[in-house]
Amino acid sequence: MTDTDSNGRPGDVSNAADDRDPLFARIPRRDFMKAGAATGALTGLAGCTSLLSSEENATAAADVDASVPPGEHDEYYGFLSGGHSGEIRVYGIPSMRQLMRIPVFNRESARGYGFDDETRGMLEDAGGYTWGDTHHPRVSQTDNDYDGRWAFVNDKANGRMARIDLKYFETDAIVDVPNQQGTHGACCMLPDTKYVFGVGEFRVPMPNDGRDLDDPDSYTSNIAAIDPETMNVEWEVLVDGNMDNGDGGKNGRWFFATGYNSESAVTESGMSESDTDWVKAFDVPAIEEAVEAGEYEEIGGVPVVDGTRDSSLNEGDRPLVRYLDVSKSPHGVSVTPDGKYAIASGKLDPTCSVIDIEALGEVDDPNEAVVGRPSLGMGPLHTAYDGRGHAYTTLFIDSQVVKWDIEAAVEADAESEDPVVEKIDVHYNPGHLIAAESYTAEPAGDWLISLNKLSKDRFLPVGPVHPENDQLIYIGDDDAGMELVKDTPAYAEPHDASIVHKSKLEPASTYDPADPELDPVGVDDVDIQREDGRVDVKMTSQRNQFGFEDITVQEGDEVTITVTNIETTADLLHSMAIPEHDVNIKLAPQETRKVTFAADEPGVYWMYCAFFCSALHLEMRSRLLVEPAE
Ligand code: K7E
Ligand code: CUA
Repeated sequence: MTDTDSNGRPGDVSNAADDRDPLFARIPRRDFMKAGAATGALTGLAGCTSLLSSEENATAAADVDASVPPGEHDEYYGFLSGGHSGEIRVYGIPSMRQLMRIPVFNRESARGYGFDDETRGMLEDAGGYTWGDTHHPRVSQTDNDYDGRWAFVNDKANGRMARIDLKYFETDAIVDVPNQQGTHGACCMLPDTKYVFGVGEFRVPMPNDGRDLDDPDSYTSNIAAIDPETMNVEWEVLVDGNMDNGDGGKNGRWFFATGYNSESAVTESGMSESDTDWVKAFDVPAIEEAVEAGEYEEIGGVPVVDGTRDSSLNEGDRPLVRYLDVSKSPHGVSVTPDGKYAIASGKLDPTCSVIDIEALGEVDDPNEAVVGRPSLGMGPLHTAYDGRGHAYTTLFIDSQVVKWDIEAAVEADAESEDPVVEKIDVHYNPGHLIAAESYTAEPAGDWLISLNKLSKDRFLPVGPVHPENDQLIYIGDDDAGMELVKDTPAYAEPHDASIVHKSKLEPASTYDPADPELDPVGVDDVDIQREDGRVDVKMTSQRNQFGFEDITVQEGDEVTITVTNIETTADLLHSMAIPEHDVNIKLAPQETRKVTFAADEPGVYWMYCAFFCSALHLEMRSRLLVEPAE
């Protein structure tokens, strides 16, 4: 581990992916250091950052001020997915300080999420699973800019999509997407978030009810169009092959999805056999017309439109889905800020495919819309933008971020390396990357985060499970080049992120008691009602007491306690926890929560407050007295 190569990377790093993933091991490595040097000279840059030693890198980084002094706020919110932790993390950018975690598909005790009746019911109604796999947090937009209303995120594990209310930074809706397994890509239909799309990755029989178990040819995957207000699945489109990532065009017409299994195989070698796979371009208005005209089959309560290649709906001059051949097993796809191109990363091929979106509606052969195919390096996965005509693509195998010129790639020959402007080493193998406001029409062009899958020797060892490494890179100075500024250890496992300027969000500092969902308990409403084994308690909480000193119930009673935190001061949280009853609700100022539990064991149980709320916080407790049954 102490051996490092000329780039300051441990000597074993370049082969890390090869060790783990036989798929990548089959790809011959090439010397991209040379390519970097050549393009550095070509574009007249002082030098390629990837050629600097680690000390030089550190010196360069000192020029960029990413410090956020104590007491000052960050410029941006970063919403990072938490992968199979099932949550979203909120970071301040550029400090990379973790500000908050938003539980989504996971039960989370610090916020009482999944413990009160409402959030527990929401998780139960959405399938009752206890975990999820969040990958793609996307923030709603109006007119191609963040509107601060919601974030959406997928659950790849259980085929779901969740909505997070950005007023309260809380998950407020989850839909279990019918007919879809492995909901992977997630993104908004722009300019105005007409739909949230869930992209089905795992091909399964449709419906998946035990039929066609061993007939993979009949499996399908689909995209689901979800209404962001109602979270209702409006329609789905079946396709050939599978799908992976997706992104919406900026003008309400196209939606793009990559797929790595045009072979429709069920084994790794089968899925990576073909040298090309598809980007599918969905013509959304044409699909809406087909749904309107009743040209669908209803499956699982959802209108499902046939977008496979043989479908009659794909005949004529307005096919619903266009299949574009792009290089091997593409992974990420993202639309450029100006809406001109969709860029799909080759993953098992060193090139990205640049798709001319306007041409797509005009050409007979959709492949003619592929207007650029720059050779970028090994294992291109995802692409972000600075709004100055550059694209930044992660290279998983090379462990680099490559900056390249989009228009130069359109002008250059296929597989040319000339569009490459610069490469920078990241530590180590990067998955997604995200630039500030990259998914809008006007990216900020200053900060970029590379979400790296491995950290190896970057942090103190903490046992065999290492943190991931999210690295902050400054991209605001085209002359000086990219500068690595910060390492940030991350708990497994961020995939994608969205970075939103702070001016676009208006988080509430307390709950709004007028919110009809809350139904608050006022001081005059404090009450206990008993009827047929049901006990209904309404109470308040404030420094330093609950509405009752004692609550007496009978063994076997079903008890519902509704509590309002009647504090009006920001940041004065209480909670109500009851030992040995799995009861734990969080109460922010003016928040009301309800919890129902069975009082099954006679005894004394101290209800207490778990947020340290004042000098008398420890004294903030009341007794739940459960009397033995006669
Ligand atoms: Cu590349 Cu789910 Cu967008 Cu992971 S995905 S990295
Ligand atoms: Cu209320 Cu501690």
